[in-house]
Formats: sequence, structure tokens, C-alpha cells
Amino acid sequence: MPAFAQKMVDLGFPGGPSARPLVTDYPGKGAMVLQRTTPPLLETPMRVFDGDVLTPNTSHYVRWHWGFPVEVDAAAFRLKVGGHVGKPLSLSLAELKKLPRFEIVAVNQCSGNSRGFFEPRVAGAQWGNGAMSNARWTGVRLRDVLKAAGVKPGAVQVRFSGLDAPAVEAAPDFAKSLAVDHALDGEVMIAWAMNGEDLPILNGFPLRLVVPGWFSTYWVKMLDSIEVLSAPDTGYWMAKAYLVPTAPGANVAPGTREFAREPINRMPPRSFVTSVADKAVVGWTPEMKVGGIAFGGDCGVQRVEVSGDGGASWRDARLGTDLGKYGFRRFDGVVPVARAGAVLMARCTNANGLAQGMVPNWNPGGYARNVVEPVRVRFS
Ligand SMILES: Nc1nc2c(c(=O)[nH]1)N[C@H]1C(S)=C(S)[C@@H](COP(=O)(O)O)O[C@H]1N2
Ligand SMILES: [Mo]
Repeated sequence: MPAFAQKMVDLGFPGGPSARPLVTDYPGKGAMVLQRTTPPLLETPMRVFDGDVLTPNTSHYVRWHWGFPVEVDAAAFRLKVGGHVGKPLSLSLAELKKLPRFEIVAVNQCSGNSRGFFEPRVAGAQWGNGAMSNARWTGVRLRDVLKAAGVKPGAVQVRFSGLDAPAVEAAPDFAKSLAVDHALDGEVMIAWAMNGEDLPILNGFPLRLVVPGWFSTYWVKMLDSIEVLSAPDTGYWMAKAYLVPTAPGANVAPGTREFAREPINRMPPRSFVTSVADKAVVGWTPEMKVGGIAFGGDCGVQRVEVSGDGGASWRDARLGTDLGKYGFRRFDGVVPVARAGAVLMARCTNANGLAQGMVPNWNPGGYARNVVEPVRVRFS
């Protein structure tokens, strides 16, 4: 087959081109929805989420801002810990792996996941809903590494950066910072494995930061530098990029450009019907199974409700195995559906009592979408 005869996937954005090629040419990856070739932006196809709640590594989405090494020499690799510490460290992978082991299941979700559905449309990667994946992360607690280096009094933040670098020197290297208390909370971790295997190079081999419950912009890949700061990070990636409205739900009236901002942080709850694709045509029965995945964001899932009539009526879904409060949770339910067609929905309420809304939030960065998403089904 000629290379241009690729399979296309329609992401279903409102008013605009939303077809993307499904590609298989990236190392360690199976079929992925191609958003950009270099640096790669690869989205997980929705049907993957109807399988195991742990997204297979071969389907885990990919996002890079700058170019990165296509190979890393694990034997020569060192993680440097410095700045406002008593004892700067330069750790080999073998040395790091001597610290107590820590594991957590957590959703890795891009701040801009689902940006293509914003109305009015906003600039940035036009992701569908597949800029998210769930994995079991294995590594060590960041706290243990910072304790070994001895955080000095007066530390306020910890800055992380990786082996990737901008193509031109004037552009800002990718670096993100967390408050020192957050960095020491015993959940933020440095992972070398996902789902029991080395990190794929595209997901940050050999090490990445995992910040459970927070958007992935903080989950720095190919992590080789940790710097304890005695003054807040004023770099581009904290002070200019990834800012959201401080208003609840990162929400301002569509089109608003002036508002109080803060760095994006905790994730809100989301859920997705995965048992049937949007715009599918299936045989009619008076009741229909509706299954999918939900996550609570910065806490667990309390409840998932499902609807077959676009949210006019709801029923509780049954929740699947709980692998930990920061991970995907499978849900399954049954809803009555009209012969004329159905609009399937799922609505997650998290353990803090926060529920997904029926009206989308909006902000000019296209961040933190978490509205209840419709799946339209026609019957043959
Ligand atoms: N070193 C490095 N880490 C990074 C980034 C990056 O550009 N460079 N992008 C961040 C963003 S915005 C996202 S969404 C996630 C994507 O993680 P993934 O590619 O493993 O899915 O990586 C984060 N960590
Ligand atoms: Mo992202």
C-alpha cells in the first residue's frame, strides 16, 4: 500500500478539520493518532481505553515541546540534585535504585487534553480526548532523594528539567517547579518503569517525575536535573506558560482574555464512554450497556452515573477494581434508549464531592476541560 493511504481517525471537533492519520512508525509505540511529527505529539486512540485500565505502554500518549535524545546511555546517565541543599548529588541509575522502592497507579493527562473541542476554538495542539493514559509507575519517592541531599531551610520550590533542549538558544529550556512541601509529600516520585517495564524513550527513559493528581506538564521526562530553589521560579514555563484562570473550574466567559491567572495544578474529575464510539450505528435494544473509564483527578472516584438520553435521566454505574485513587476506574451501567437514537453520557463525582459539569469550561489556553462528553449513537 502506498504510504499516503493511511487509516484516518476523525476526532469529531466542532466546525473544523478533525481527521488525523493513525500511524505505527514511532519506537515502542503501536497505532497512535498523529498530531505532529517532530517533536512528536501522539494521541492514544479512544478504543484503547475500552481495554485494561492500565494503558499499555505501546499506546501511552506522547508529548514533547523540544527535541530530545533518541537514545540515552543508561550506564553514563546521572541525575543531579543541587541548588539550596547541604550535599549536592550526582546519582547513577544503580545508586538511585538502592533507595526504598515506591509504586503508584496514576493518570498522566496533558493540560490541553480535549483542546480541540473548545468553542470558540483556541490555539495550541488540537488534541481529542486521547492526551491521557494511566499506568503503574515504579521508582522512588522524590522525598527520599531530597532528604539524601538535605534541603536547606529557606527552600521554597524545587525545579525539574530533562535532557531535551530547545533548537535555538534563545528559546526557554523546559523546566517546571513544585512547592517544596508538595515535592516532599511522599507521593511525588521519580519513576523508571511504567507497568513493570523501562519507560519507553518517548515517555522519558530513563527517569521521569510523576506528580499524582496533577496535570502532566509537571511530569518532567528524561529527568536529569533537580534544583532546590530559595526563591520562586520565574522562568517561562512557570511564569508565562500553562497559566489558567484562578476562577473555579479554570473557567472564564468564552472570549475573555483578561483575568487573574495561576499555574495549572490539580486535575478535576473526568469520565469517558468507551463501550461504543461516538457516531456509531448499532442494532437497537430497549436498554443498552454503557461502559467506560473515569478518574477523580486529585482524589478518587466516588460515583459514576450514566445516561442514555443526553442527561435528562441518570442511573448509577457499577465501579470496577480500584487500583488507587489517582488511576482510571472502569465503570459499567445499563440505560434505556429511545428507538430514534441515543446520546450516551457518563458523569463522575470525585471523592471530594466535585462532579463534572454539563456546560464546558473555557479559557484561552484550552486547559483543564472536564465537561460531561456526549457519545451519539444511531440505531439501524
Ligand atoms: N522533559 C520534558 N518533560 C515533559 C515535557 C517536555 O516537553 N519535556 N512535556 C510535558 C507535558 S506538557 C506533557 S503533557 C507530558 C507528556 O508525557 P508523555 O509524553 O509521557 O505522555 O510530559 C511532560 N514532561
Ligand atoms: Mo501537556
